Amino acid sequence: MWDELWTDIRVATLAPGGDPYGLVEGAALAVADGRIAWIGPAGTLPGAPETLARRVIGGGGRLATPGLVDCHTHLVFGGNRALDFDLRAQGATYAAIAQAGGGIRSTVGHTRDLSAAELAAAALPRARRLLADGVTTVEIKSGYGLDVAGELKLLEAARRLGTELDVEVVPTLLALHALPAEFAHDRAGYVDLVTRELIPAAAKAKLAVAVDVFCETIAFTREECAQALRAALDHGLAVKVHADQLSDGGGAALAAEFGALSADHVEYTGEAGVAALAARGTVAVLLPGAFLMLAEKQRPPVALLRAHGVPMAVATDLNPGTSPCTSLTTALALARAQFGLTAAEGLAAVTREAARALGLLASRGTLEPGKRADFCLWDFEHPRELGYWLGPGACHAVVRGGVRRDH
Ligand code: DI6
Ligand code: FE
Repeated sequence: MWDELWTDIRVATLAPGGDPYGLVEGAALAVADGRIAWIGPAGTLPGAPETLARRVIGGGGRLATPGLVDCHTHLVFGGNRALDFDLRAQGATYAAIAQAGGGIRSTVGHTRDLSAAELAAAALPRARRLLADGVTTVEIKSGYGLDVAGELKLLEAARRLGTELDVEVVPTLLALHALPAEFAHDRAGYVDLVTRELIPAAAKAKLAVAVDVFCETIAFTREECAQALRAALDHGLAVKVHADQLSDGGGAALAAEFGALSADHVEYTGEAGVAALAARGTVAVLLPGAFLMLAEKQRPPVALLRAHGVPMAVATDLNPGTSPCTSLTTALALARAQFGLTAAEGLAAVTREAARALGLLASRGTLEPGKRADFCLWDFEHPRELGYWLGPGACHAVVRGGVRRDH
């Protein structure tokens, strides 16, 4: 006997093969032990609904999609950077603000003052907004501690948030995010600290499952990033790269070289980088919130990514400096409007491909038997409406691990 049977729904399963949405009209979906036990046309159910499940729930004809996966956030931080944004409106650039000691370093100042519990509490309302908009799995990066204790504290805060909200948090160590002020004259010293102490400590405490690096002229060189990525692999952690966001620094090629799960941003990635991603199966994560808020002009090479068959995901990049965006559906609308993703590419980008970018495709990202029962019901006629309405609010219900959630 199943725990629950949802009937009177239309489902975009995103399962590979067939139509790009995997659309099933007049569908039913059964949940047992938090997983999908059965999914298909209601007419092919093996019996009368009431005889199959302890509880039968009518979906009111709504559209169900896989729960959304936000595969790139910097959700946990202290303070905010509304002032930076205002300075940019007056002509200052992101790089100039960073070089003047603002930017990421100013968030580091506000973050170091707070305990893990305080950081989790500060992040809670932002996380709730993400979840109410349909997110069922969220990646969270560190990167505002920039010392051993501070980075571990951020990862600890991310873990607390997951426990408090009963949501899957995928924690990522992003220690090579900015050079901390105390190492301003000792770059190698900081990179050594990260590779020799921090990465082993995070891996040992199981506080991170992946290591990310910011490969950029205003951040870290390819060689510095490579050193950290090597240490990550040595300690059994997955890797990913903030690649080619503001310039073509060969970040995508670096990601591919290390077999990264994803290369993120990729605005300036050229054809060689795209080909390298394709060859390694590395996902390109598009981050249209940062593109919009930084008033960038260089769009990611979507046509090339498509032509080379590189999987494309979209994420919020939720962070105080460049993407204070707490709605993945809004990020999706921005990706469709600014980067020209099709509706089908877009829906896949925030579900199946985002799960792939986290190495979690086996358990989520599509609605198929055996996967986690993470799904959303939307007030939509057709899946192409996801990422058409600009702004959150269309998510009628979120089911995570088979349990309906209120946020
Ligand atoms: N790229 C980004 O978009 C964020 N980090 C990064 O490496 C920005 C983080 C910030 O400005 O606080
Ligand atoms: Fe980012």
